[in-house]
Amino acid sequence: MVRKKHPEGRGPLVAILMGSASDAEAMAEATKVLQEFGVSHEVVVTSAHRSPSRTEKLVADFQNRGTLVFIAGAGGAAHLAGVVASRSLVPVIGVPLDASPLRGLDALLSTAQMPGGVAVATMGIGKSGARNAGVLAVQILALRDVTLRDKLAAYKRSLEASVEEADRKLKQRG
Ligand code: RP5
Repeated sequence: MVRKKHPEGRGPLVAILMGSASDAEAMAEATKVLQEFGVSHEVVVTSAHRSPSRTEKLVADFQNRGTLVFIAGAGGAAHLAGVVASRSLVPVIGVPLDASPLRGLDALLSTAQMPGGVAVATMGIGKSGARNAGVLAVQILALRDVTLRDKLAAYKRSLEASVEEADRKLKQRG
């Protein structure tokens, strides 16, 4: 890839792509995490099947602008993450969504079962998968960012505290 000198200005660290506007509610979980951690991001609707040229161009443009992680969510025959990965040098995190009578199992297999040589880090189905995509993106970025690593450590402590709090409340109820 020829790396252009940020022709459209500095891009977001994370690009969140989704196959349809109908995916927005679930994918908002990824956005929330990036907002919590103060990580720059952009959200775009683009489809592997309905707008393949646009998808290809977006992936090239984001990389040229310096984007370091893609998150791609789609349902049904979910090929978005795989198509993004086919054109990406940066990590791609796939989020399978529940958008068909098969309740996301179709999307899970479509996203995870990539041919050898083209990697997609596939999360679980739906909102928790989208949330984890946000967390994994932060963890990837934190490899070279001490401030983010400190925030991650605080996040882990808050998870632990929430479990202890739940346990305490349960015991209070008797
Ligand atoms: C997929 O088909 C999209 O990612 C979405 O999850 C699903 C349904 O899309 P719509 O018909 O609601 O636009 O490509």
